[in-house]
Amino acid sequence: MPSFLHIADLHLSRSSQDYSFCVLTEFCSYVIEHRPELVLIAGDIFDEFADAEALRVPFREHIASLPAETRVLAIPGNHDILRMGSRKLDVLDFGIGEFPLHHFQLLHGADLEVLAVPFGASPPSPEDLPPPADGVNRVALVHGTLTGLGLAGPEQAEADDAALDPLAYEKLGVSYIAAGHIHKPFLSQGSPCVYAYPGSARVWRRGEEGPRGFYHVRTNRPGNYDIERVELRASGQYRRVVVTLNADGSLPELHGKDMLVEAADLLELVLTGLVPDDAALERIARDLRNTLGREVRELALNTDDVFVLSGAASHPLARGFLEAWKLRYEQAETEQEREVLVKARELGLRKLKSRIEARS
Ligand SMILES: [Mn+2]
Repeated sequence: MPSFLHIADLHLSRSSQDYSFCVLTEFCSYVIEHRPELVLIAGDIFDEFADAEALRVPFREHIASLPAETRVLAIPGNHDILRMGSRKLDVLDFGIGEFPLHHFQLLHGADLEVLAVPFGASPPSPEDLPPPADGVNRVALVHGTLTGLGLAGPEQAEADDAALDPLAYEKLGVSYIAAGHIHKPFLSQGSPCVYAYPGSARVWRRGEEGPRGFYHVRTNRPGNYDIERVELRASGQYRRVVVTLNADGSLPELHGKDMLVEAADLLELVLTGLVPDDAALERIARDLRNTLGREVRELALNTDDVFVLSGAASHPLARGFLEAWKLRYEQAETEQEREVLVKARELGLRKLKSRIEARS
């Protein structure tokens, strides 16, 4: 059965070189084990042009480790050419079998053909490209935001210059759009065309929740795709945990295993509460880095909701508020209720702080 892997948005970077290459290594091990006919890389292999330049040798070594019978096809995404200046990707050797950089290219295989359209290039018109032959599946490899699918998200800011019309591809007889650019996985298995984003292969920034991975796609007959999502363990996950400081401004006891965090995770701790002075907050940050910080790949501390209020612990109004809040929080039954209470706490503390400070 013909099969291909569809991965995107690896964002290999010098700033997280060990981590991003661990992800690539795990992916390559999967390729070596499963020996698919094709590997499709839908853009943003690197975080920016300077990363492509600096990291092409280790990248090429990974590609060279793949079985000879597996063809690797890739296209550049917007990040591969980010801050490129007057330089060109053309001068760099990535060791990829097929890597069209400027214009679309149709790549033929036994039962599959791939229409690869680099970021910024236009697809051919239906007059220029006849429909695929009987029994041949045509897959498009693209990088951008497919319009009309409601793919809003943090990527929206980048979406305007990267809009792709899925209907233009359907008119070309494409039955699977292998896309990259949107970091949240998305799969729509409609007829006549599958729209698929595997999501970023690694956690690129805060907020990219859920397991990271790629698609392993098998086709047994024309227009029919059996799509398996494969998770990458080395990618870890982004996790956001809200920590409410104790009424006296101290840190409650925290353990990574209670929070279900794993070594490859990016953990964002959102602290909320009152501390007596800046030094207390610095102490808390230092403690966290020395404990939890060692249990995860990256610890991000968000202290926007921590308020410095001297004498907070002994202040009757602050004390009363935090004690009453704690009681309510412990009685909350749903995650939604707890979220509302955390927000209420932040608003309450903000108000309290301004009221107490106005008086003194
Ligand atoms: Mn992109």
